Formats: sequence, C-alpha cells, structure tokens
Amino acid sequence: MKKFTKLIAMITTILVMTFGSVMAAHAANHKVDIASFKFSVTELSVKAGDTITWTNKDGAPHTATALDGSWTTKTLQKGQSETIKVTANMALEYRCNIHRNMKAKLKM
Ligand SMILES: [Cu+2]
Repeated sequence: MKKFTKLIAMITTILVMTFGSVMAAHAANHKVDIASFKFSVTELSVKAGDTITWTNKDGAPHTATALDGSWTTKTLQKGQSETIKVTANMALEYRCNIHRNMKAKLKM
C-alpha cells in the first residue's frame, strides 16, 4: 500500500510538472502577412510575451509602425519579415508608415 501511495505521488508530480511547463510556455507566435496594401489580420488578439511576425508579400515596401511611433519594423521589402515581441503596455494601433491609410490593431 505504501508503494502504491508513492507511485500515485510520483505520477501526480510528473503530471503537474508536465502541464505546468506547457502552460508556462503558452506564448504564441502570430503571423500577419502584408499583401495588396492590406494587413492580413486587422484585429489581432495578443498577450504579453507573444511575438508577431509581419511578412511583406507585396512588391511595394511596407512597415508595421505604431500610430504613436513607439515601435516599428524596419522597412520590409518583398519577402522580408520582422518579428516583434508583445509587451504589456504596447501601443495597440499601427499602420504602414509609408502608406498611412493601411491600418490594423492589436487587442489585449
Ligand atoms: Cu505600405
């Protein structure tokens, strides 16, 4: 009986460790393509710690730039990507700094 209790305790520990680490590693990588002068996702739900990767599929150069200028990708040429990490107090509305009518937002 004592052996059995020990076994149960061991299994419980393994389960807690497994699920605990899965939950801790929950940061997502979101992908947003830029094509035909539009962001493929105009409202993206994110959490702090996630990353967002923008990829430009257009011939024209584009950026993803916060409306308040607090963060930006470099100017992305066709086929180029850039990844930015989401922070808790990040500005949520952004646009292309070259084509300023191209807008999208993050939701937290
Ligand atoms: Cu643009």
